[in-house]
Amino acid sequence: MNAEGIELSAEVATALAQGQPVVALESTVIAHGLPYPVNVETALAMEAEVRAGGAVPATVGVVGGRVVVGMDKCLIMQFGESACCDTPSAEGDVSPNKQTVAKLGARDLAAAVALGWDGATTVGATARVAALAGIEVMATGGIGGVHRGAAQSWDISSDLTALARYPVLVVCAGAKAILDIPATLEWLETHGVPVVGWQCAEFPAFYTARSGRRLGFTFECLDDLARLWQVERAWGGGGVVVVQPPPEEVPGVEVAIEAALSRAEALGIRGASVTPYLLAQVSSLTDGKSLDANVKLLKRNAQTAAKIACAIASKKR
Ligand code: PSU
Ligand code: MN
Repeated sequence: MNAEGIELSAEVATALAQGQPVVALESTVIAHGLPYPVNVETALAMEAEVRAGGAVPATVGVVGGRVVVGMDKCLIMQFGESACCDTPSAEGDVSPNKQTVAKLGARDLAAAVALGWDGATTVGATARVAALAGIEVMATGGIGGVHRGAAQSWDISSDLTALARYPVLVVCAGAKAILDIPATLEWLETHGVPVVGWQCAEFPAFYTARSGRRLGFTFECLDDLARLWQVERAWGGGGVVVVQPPPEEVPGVEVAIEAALSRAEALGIRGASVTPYLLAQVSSLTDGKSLDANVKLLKRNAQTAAKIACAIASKKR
């Protein structure tokens, strides 16, 4: 235990103590982002990619009020199976009280600890925990962002505030096109979060490589990225977003997204349920093509995160 309420697995604790590279992985994608059993397979495959890349994976989740950093296979399966209880009700409600495994943002962590809940951590919550545990790199699919229509709904993912606050380098395929990508990039700029491309010059839109938004910086070499991180850390900066395009595109996804958004609107889906609802809808409207692409990019982001974690660790030696 190196921070109040945070429990590191033996493997993660040893790796951190020895300065070995560690990559944190979120668990909301397991419990709320992907259907069972693809979710369990993908979570384990991401861990395998991290290991193959020479780093130690640390999947984060809250179990009976314990913030576990380095969930074992048993816990990952338990979180994955809980997705079966996600009754896709009309409200698509994933609010904590209705779920066996709640969806927890950074602000929800302490309440879940105090009340002894089970909960999956979002990108933002995972970043908070990783920073507390001393893990510098994490991988996910796409970060949350400013939702379309946010000018009315004020729906801006707490992933963004967490990224501005907690010092973690997050590898992702940009932000999903279900979001308002230009507004998301504006938010990150305003709050001083560096967004850089790993071997790409355009901000990816998760299901596609192109969003029409050029990045300020493209990195081609791991050592340069590690240097960026080293400088940000030395200067007391917050998170850094590293984007790379998805390995496979989903053609025609925009039509599915529009349809999913109007269904969500018609059903009055709000709050934490919005993202899981839209993901499930887009997946069914694309006959699982978006799901396939989602799984592939998650694995590739885990691979890249492992390489970056190794480059950062070797700079410290
Ligand atoms: N990216 C994915 N699948 C997901 C998510 C992101 O490919 O399930 C999840 C992440 O956990 C992210 C969360 O932190 O959605 C954002 O939710 P919200 O928009 O409610 O902040
Ligand atoms: Mn939201």
